[in-house]
Amino acid sequence: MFLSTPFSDVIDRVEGTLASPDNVYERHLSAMAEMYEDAEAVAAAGDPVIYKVYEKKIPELAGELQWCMSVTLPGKIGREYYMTKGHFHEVRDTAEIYLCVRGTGYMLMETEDGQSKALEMNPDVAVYVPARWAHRSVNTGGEPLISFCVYPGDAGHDYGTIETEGFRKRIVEIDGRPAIIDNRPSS
Ligand code: PAN
Ligand code: ZN
Repeated sequence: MFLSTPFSDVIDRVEGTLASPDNVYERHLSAMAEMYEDAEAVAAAGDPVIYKVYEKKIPELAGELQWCMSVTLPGKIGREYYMTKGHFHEVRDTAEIYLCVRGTGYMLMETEDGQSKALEMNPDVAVYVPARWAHRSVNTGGEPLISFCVYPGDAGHDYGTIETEGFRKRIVEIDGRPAIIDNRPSS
């Protein structure tokens, strides 16, 4: 049974907004402070907005598709670039497509069994995030990193694993360029 009626909306590729979002949220540094490697830099940064999401409200059913705009702002905490919290999907066997429309960065991905992958994001690059891969957008450029995201209606978000374990890799600036480094194990 299909519960949605047909609709359309308009994407602003410059701002990353939808013309008629049903839900908008901003994630501040304070909501993800422990995810950055440099606690002193976190303390010195105040509480900037790191990213924003503009969502449509779609039934959380397997046959539906969620869609949203994800806007990661430019900046760094210490040497580490602004990034999203990142998550697995609650329903693990659900994939996602990101279509980058503005900015420069990476989609950082990893599996629970230890595989890692970082794919570059630039305008018109579409990234396929397979089922069972956690994913995080990292903005390594000087303008907002904006993507249009589509994923199964029932996927849900599991932030817990990333909140406690972190990603195995970090993307930081070294010698003026992005570098993908191993995350230090917490002692
Ligand atoms: C995206 C993300 C969005 C924000 O819509 O939810 O980029 O990132 P976090 O959810 O990690 O805070 C998506 O991947 N949805 O499944
Ligand atoms: Zn996702």
